[in-house]
This record gives sequence, structure tokens and C-alpha cells, in this order.
Amino acid sequence: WVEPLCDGAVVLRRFARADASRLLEAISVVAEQARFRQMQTPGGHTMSVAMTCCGDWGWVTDAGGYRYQQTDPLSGEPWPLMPAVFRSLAAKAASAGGYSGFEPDACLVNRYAPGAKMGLHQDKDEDDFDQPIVSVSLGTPAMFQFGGARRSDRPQRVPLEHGDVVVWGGPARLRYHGVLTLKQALHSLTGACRYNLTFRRAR
Ligand code: MD5
Ligand code: FE
Repeated sequence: WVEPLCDGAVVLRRFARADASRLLEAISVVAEQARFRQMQTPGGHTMSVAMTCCGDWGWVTDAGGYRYQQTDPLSGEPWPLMPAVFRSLAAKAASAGGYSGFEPDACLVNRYAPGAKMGLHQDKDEDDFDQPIVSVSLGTPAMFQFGGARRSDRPQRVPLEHGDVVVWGGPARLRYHGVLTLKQALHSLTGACRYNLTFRRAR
């Protein structure tokens, strides 16, 4: 079912469940070519979330800042191709959320172990904020924080579970958001981890 979050954002509850095992297998294939790593923030901190990327553009952070690049800094090789099951799910979800014709050129794969979190931030390293973002949650449950246009706006909490997909666009595209510290839990397909696929049009 479709749950409006606010103007521009909808949660598609359980939308990715039927594809979950194929998505997780595809994550393994991506991670064989570009392993999960904990990147450094420009401020010198190590992120608690482990990340990898696939598609034409990968999002990276290091002492030089946040950016998209076409190669994996660990190998110097291009990022893995975006798996077909990723592409089709992202396009299907965007359509269901009101954005037809979404063709992501970047997928950031986030892996949260218990204790990992993501602080409030905006996604603003992309060229065109008229393009939506599709986010897919797999594995153990997380509490998503959904804030406003300013960091100081008090965030709402939205629980996200295995198979939930959120489509962010329009006025929601630049809202502050984050993920609270992942609790210890077990999921039959992912063990103690939560995975999040974030599909974006970078360029
Ligand atoms: C996550 N990942 O659950 C989230 C899902 C990231 C990130 O935030 O940057 O890797 S994406 C949530 C999102 C994207 C774009 C806009 C908004 C939320 N929003 O307006 O709240 O690992
Ligand atoms: Fe984000």
C-alpha cells in the first residue's frame, strides 16, 4: 500500500519484498567487484555505515569532500554495472510514486550493522533536483528521521522495514533526513544487517 509522507514523498510499504532475495544476491555480486567500505567524511571521521556503489556514477566521500565519480577509489576501476533487477525495481517504484521515466545512473548501497547510523543531512550532490530519489530498505528494521528544509526543523520518525520503498521528489527532495542507530535484530535474509539501496540521477 501507498502511504503519503508529505508533499512529494510516498512510502510504498513492502513494495520490494517479492524481489528481495534477487536484490540481495545482486548486492553480493556488486560487492564482489567493489567491496563495502567505511568512507571518511571531509571532517576526518569514519562513517559507521559501510557503502559500495554501482551504475555509471558512484557517490564517495573522503578528505577531499563529497562527490560522484565514475571509478571506485579502491581499485581505480569503473563501478560495477547496475544490476537489471535494481534498474527495473527503481523504475517501477518511481512510477508507482508518481515519477514515470526514472532512469537512475547511480545506486549507493548502504550496509548498516547494529550501532550504525546516518546523521541528518541533505542529498545535494546531484545536478538536477527535479529528479526523484528512490530508496529501498532490506533486512532489519530502522527508524528513519525525516526533517524539514532546515537542519533545525524537528524530524518526524518513520519506521522502515524489509521491502519498504520510499520515493522522494518535488518539495521533499532536499529535506534533511537521517537514520537512527540500528538496533540489534535478526532477519532471515540479512542476519543482523540492514541494507539500503539509494537510486539517484547524479548527472
Ligand atoms: C538510508 N540513505 O536509509 C537513506 C535512504 C543516503 C541516505 O539518506 O544519503 O544514503 S535515502 C533517504 C532520502 C533521500 C532523499 C531525500 C530524502 C530522504 N528526504 O527528503 O528525506 O540509508
Ligand atoms: Fe541521504
